[in-house]
Amino acid sequence: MADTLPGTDDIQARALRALGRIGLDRPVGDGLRARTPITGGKLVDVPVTTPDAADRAVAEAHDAFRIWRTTPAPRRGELVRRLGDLLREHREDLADLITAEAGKIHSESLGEVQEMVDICDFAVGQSRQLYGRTIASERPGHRLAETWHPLGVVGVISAFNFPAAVWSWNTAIALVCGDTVVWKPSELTPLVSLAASHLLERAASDVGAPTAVHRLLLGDREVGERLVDDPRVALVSATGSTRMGREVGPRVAARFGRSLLELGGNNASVVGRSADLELALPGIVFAAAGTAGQRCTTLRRLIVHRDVADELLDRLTTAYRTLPIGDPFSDGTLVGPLITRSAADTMDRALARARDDGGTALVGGGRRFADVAPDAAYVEPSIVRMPEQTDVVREETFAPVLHVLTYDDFDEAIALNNAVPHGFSSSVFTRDQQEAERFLAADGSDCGIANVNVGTSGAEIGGAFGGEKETGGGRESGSDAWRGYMRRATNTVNYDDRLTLAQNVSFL
Ligand code: UN1
Repeated sequence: MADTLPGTDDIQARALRALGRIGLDRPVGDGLRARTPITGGKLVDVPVTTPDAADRAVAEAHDAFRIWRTTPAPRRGELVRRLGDLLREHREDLADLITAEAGKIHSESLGEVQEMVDICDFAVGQSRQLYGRTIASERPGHRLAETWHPLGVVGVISAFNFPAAVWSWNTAIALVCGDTVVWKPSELTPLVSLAASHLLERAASDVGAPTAVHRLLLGDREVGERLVDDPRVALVSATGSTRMGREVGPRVAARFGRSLLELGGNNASVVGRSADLELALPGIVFAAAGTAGQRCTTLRRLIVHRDVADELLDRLTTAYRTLPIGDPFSDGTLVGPLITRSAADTMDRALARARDDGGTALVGGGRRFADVAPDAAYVEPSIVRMPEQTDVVREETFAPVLHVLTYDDFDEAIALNNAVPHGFSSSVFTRDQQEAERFLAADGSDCGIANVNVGTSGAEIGGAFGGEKETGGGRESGSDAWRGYMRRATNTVNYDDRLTLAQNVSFL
């Protein structure tokens, strides 16, 4: 691993080469600045979508929906299959752009593209499995069934930390479900968005699908608000902070639109007395320090049995001390930069509050590369031992701070896990089957994701992904999450020659 950072010029050249291979010229226009968190420098200016253009994009996607919804689902799958092929072909290019704009280490960027490929494969299979049920009717000569139909335009609002994968979970599923998509990505990652969107446009023209099945809106909040308030947008799938969800959810509901919210997490792992620490250690370090603590599934709280706390913390602090921090393009780096300097300031404030609450910082918390890259933010992931679960521990700080609490009794561990406003991801490290099952039971973890002997982050796409409470309740990706992107019609068909009323009602 190099202990220097690349120059902004090198990163810019690399990003432009990747864009070029994907088929895009250097963007012309302004309004939005693509920058790299690796140096904090400017990559290129990008044109923004005006509010009028945003309205037009929704209108076009709405028109395309009328064609797309009657295209047979397995044919719609062909578009997604082609997108998957192009993603495989441009895996490295898209990963380069993700690392350049989001600062993710290269292997995690490749992993993000792999998630995109995986969801495309999944969605292609799903395109032949949009099953409804046949239900036993109480009336003679009647058939009761349900049919799933396309819903409409899906508005996708996504965040900087998974700038491409979150779009693909929504888009691949929405497209096979017969919906069209308008995407408002984070303004921090415009180049990734242009690239992903262009690959889908290429796929559409390759298979002869209308290109307006997808539209990209680049801009800030004002553009996103267009999607939120437009009655032609049937579903708004929004990923971001709980604060954002608190605004989006009620606004979409006010017009009786649907929303799918994937918001913050304050995820915990319980480490039981019997835990295999050899296995727990890498699981914890990846979940807490990976992606520089910027996943919504990042491990933020460790709830450790008192008997193993000292040994585990010794080993954890040792591992943290040697974590390679630096250029995310460089092999061997495990922790790249935070997205902005203000994210690092937020981390500093959280650490100060934890100290005020009686916490002891065991490791980390300092800055790196401040002299060579004053506009970037490289932080040392930190572990803070807390006397109790105070306010700062119950809040989500989007940075690599791991708060550690100890417990004596397993009930107490579950109570601590659940005593936060969020309900995203959770896990238990234990070799005790009773503990594992209790953690997964109805009165165990209250999160959308509950794991055993695995960390909180890094979910596979095959499961439904999302969480409870202030995480927003939405589910995207695999399992039956596709149903959220369709409307259900219940059909009663009478093939008798008499009219029989339900519930034995007699009339006429
Ligand atoms: C996110 O941070 O918004 O489970 C998504 C994970 C990844 C997705 C994270 N598959 O950590």
